[in-house]
Amino acid sequence: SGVEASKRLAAYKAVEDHFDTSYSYIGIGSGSTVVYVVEAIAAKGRDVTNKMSFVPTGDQSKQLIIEAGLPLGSIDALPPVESEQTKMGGVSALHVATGVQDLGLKGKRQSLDVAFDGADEIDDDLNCIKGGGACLFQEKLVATAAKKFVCVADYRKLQPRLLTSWKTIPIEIAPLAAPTIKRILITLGSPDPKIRQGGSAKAGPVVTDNGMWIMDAPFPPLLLASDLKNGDKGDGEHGTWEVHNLGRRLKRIVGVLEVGLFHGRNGIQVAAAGEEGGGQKP
Ligand code: DER
Repeated sequence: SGVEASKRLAAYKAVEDHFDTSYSYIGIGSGSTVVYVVEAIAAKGRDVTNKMSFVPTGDQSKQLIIEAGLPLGSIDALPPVESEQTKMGGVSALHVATGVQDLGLKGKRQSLDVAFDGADEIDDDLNCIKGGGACLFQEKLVATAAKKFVCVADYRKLQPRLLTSWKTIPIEIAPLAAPTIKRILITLGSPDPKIRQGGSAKAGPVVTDNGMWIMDAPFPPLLLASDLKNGDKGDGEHGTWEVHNLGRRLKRIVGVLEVGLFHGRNGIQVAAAGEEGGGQKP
């Protein structure tokens, strides 16, 4: 189909542009697009990949790495970041909406050479909504440990602002905190936050790889930082929340493990392939 071809095209272009045979640690995300990233990397051959370590972002990602015959790593078994790496690594390509930059961790944890992952929606500033696959905590842990975070997405994911086509922010929460978190989300303007149910796959809530639940919180489309700067509220269809501010506010709610808002800035590449061919956002 056009979408599958577009995912594949984006993945091969992302690997062509952002995978290097000199790398040692590569983060592998979750979802269906990253499957093509693994296919493209495995095609480089064992003599290239056997000297590398592939760090998963959950059980699906782990299975993907193992089934592709790539050496399996782990986010909690990475070498300490050498000082020159910090200098060389410079600024982490991904500044998450929870303000990891403010915590002064910037540049101090880039022990992965690159991380590839998908997204549910990407805006003009390369902010992403992630968590459609309920893997957002480990995805953000790996993304923030990488010198460069490459988000691989087909054309459907690119929207002018977040929450245009994808309507909810996935939030990974401690099950006990669900009622309290729901009440707070409603006061923050989320009309109807819901605990994600397993449906026919599993009666009751989806349980994440970390033993947590996912709360999907709808909000009106989010403003870009530039909207705040030039004082316009988007085209009137937006709510009043801007990506960073809402990300930080949600992260502060007691019982929230992680928020599915990833703030992008330079360094993040989106190989978003159209029907006819790949495109690369600057
Ligand atoms: O859960 C996530 O954030 C995943 O990356 C995911 O939602 C993207 O999935 P897809 O590549 O199957 O669209």
